[in-house]
Amino acid sequence: MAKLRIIGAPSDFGQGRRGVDMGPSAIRYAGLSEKLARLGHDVEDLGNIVVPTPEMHTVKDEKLKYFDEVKAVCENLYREVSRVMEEDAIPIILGGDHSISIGSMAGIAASRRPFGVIWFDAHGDMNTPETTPSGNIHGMPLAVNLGLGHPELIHLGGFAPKVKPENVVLVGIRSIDEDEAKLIRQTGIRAYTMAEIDRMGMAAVMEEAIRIASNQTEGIHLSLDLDSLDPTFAPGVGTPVNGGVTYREGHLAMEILADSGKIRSVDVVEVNPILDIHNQTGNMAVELVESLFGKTVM
Ligand code: B3U
Ligand code: MN
Ligand code: MN
Repeated sequence: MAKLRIIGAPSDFGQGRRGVDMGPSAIRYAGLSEKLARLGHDVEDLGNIVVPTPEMHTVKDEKLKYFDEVKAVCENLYREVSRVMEEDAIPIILGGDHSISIGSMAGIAASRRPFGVIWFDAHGDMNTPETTPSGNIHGMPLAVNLGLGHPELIHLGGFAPKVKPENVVLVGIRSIDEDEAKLIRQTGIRAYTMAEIDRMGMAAVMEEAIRIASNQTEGIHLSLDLDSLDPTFAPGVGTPVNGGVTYREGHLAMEILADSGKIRSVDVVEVNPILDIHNQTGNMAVELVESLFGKTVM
């Protein structure tokens, strides 16, 4: 039995389309708390952090859109997540767009205990203000957590970097910008493309990923972007990319992570109910989290 604490971060300041701010509601509506409690866990929903209304704000810097707002949201989230970590509970952070991981990982890292990261995503999220094609901060959070990008984001929580490149793994990538690819290579993080998942199989990829993320660390943070999945199974995301992780591969990956016993924190991001079909993506998110916390057939 694990102590699980749910925190909603209903922010869509990190990307261009409205709707991901409703992600936490969609995931809750799909029964997250009840289903995790049914697995025997001690579950508490701590509600949402306060997030400003986008219609009241404007873009000031085209290379870092809604910088002030993203920073404020992440500072709030950092405080909430570090409080949960101090109680030795597992925070499950519901986005929102992926920029919220700047706050969640600052909170996770606040104890200064080393951890690894498995970042499930169609994208690299390794852009900086210099490389970004869109100015959207949700394309930058992994870089920020590694110490690349705007200094005020990098130093959120008063320290940097949040994680060492040798403990960072990207899984499921299939849409990477040109200069972003250079940064991925320079940092030396391990990045498993869909082609590698096809060749090696998801089980072998996950076993390697867990080995890398847990080498000389005390646990693993899973940052789960629902666009890692194929749009057939998760249509409700802002930037769907064909050729993604299948339903079965997704569950297998979560089951292998569950068996590892190493998960200490989770982000579930980019669920956009406006673009979804009858909450398919919200339901998928909940199913995957159930597998991550021990659901099996019998
Ligand atoms: N790499 C592009 C697109 C993108 C990143 N993350 C998502 N989309 N979801 C960018 O804007 O940085
Ligand atoms: Mn992402
Ligand atoms: Mn993505």
